[in-house]
Amino acid sequence: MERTFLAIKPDGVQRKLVGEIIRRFETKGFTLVGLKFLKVSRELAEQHYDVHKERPFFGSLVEFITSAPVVAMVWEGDGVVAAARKIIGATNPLTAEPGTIRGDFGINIGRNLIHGSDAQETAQREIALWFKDEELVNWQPHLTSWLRE
Ligand code: YYY
Ligand code: MG
Repeated sequence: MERTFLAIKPDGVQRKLVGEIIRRFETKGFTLVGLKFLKVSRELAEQHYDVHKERPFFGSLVEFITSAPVVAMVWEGDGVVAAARKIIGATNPLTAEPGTIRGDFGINIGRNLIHGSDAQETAQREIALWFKDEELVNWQPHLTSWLRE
């Protein structure tokens, strides 16, 4: 089953949007399989954003993500990687569509509330980076037959 990695960034936590953000993935029909609340180490932040290490915003991005706690999650479902990116919205909240998380709650690219894996291979890498196998729960919600044929 397809899985994706999502993290509510420090601004999402500080702005008390944790419940609102989780609700959107829950009510859509995806399944939560991993969740933790943590202060991110510099090492984890640098590994997570390794692909951006040559970009001008890398330093401030790592500073920001390590500045206060985040909520790290793994969600499961058919097509969840691409669907979560749609629910999250475009990278810049100012131009993200209304109805998306970033479009509804943000105004600045450096405060865009949530991270979501951009492809299935990225998701696998990020899940392995943030979670141990035993921290992920394999379960079948009773709702399944009411969500999919
Ligand atoms: O995947 P996504 O989070 O939508 O954007 P990325 O292009 O992967 O960039 C990661 C992260 O870096 C973005 O969420 C905000 C920050 N960032 C920035 O501060 N300034 C930019 N010009 C581009 C990205
Ligand atoms: Mg990205």
